[in-house]
Amino acid sequence: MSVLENLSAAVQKGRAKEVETLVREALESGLTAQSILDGGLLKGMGLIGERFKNNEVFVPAVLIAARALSKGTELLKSRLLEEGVKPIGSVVLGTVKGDLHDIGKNLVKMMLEGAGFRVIDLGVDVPSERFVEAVREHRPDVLALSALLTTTMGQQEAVIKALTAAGLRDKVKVMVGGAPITQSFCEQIGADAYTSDAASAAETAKTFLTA
Ligand code: B1M
Repeated sequence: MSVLENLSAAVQKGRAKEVETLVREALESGLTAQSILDGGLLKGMGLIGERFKNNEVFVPAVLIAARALSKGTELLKSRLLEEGVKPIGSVVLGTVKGDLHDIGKNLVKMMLEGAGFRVIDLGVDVPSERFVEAVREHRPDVLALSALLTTTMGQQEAVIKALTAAGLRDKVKVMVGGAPITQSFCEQIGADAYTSDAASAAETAKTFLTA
């Protein structure tokens, strides 16, 4: 197997130390940071994302793979900057006000980063005003809102209303998700997209870049 194939396999197995070793090896062999990222790290993460989507692996495996992936990207960061690699787009992400659940949000973040987005993660319990400020400041392509409670899902609508009031609604695509969210709720509150899982969220975010 090539070093990139080994790297992809190590990410899928969540072997962080092996990922570090293989990234160093790949750099020493003269491969560019971009090719190591695309052909090794992101390839592995993409494959684990697919398997997660198909219920072949579960949350812990994805989180372990994500940790291994971030070990690799840490090592590549400075080289990527030198090579002038730009993210494909940017996303502001957070769990809405009153809601402390972040496992799903973190998976969405990881899949977005795996797809090449720069993600500005506002964390959990984020009030509408904070989302609005972040959209004004970062001008992201996508605003991604997570909510896990039936008592907090209404906050997604509050964020959309706050964006509209601030004159920013047409400047950003709004994606919503989380266990109680549905397609009809998405349409009802005027969001641009709903996806049921993290891998689909990243795929859908990409479609907004060319739209
Ligand atoms: Co909470 N909790 N919890 N909880 N918790 C649920 C959600 C609940 C269904 C449990 C239950 O009663 N059966 C229930 C909600 C009921 C309801 O609203 N109908 C519940 C409750 C009631 C509560 C408290 C109110 C409990 C209490 O204190 N009485 C409390 C609320 C705290 C608060 O937020 N203010 C609470 C607290 C907690 C913990 C802190 C203990 C912990 C959270 C830890 C953390 O996140 N760091 C917790 C947990 C772990 C859960 C369960 C067990 C698991 C949630 C989870 O992480 N799932 C959950 C029960 C369950 O789901 N079985 C439950 C795994 C995760 C990968 O899935 O987040 O759905 P999920 O993300 C999915 C998709 O939804 C999607 O992608 C992911 C998969 O790929 N997705 C998006 C998520 N965001 C997306 C955004 C997108 C697209 C897709 O685009 C933007």
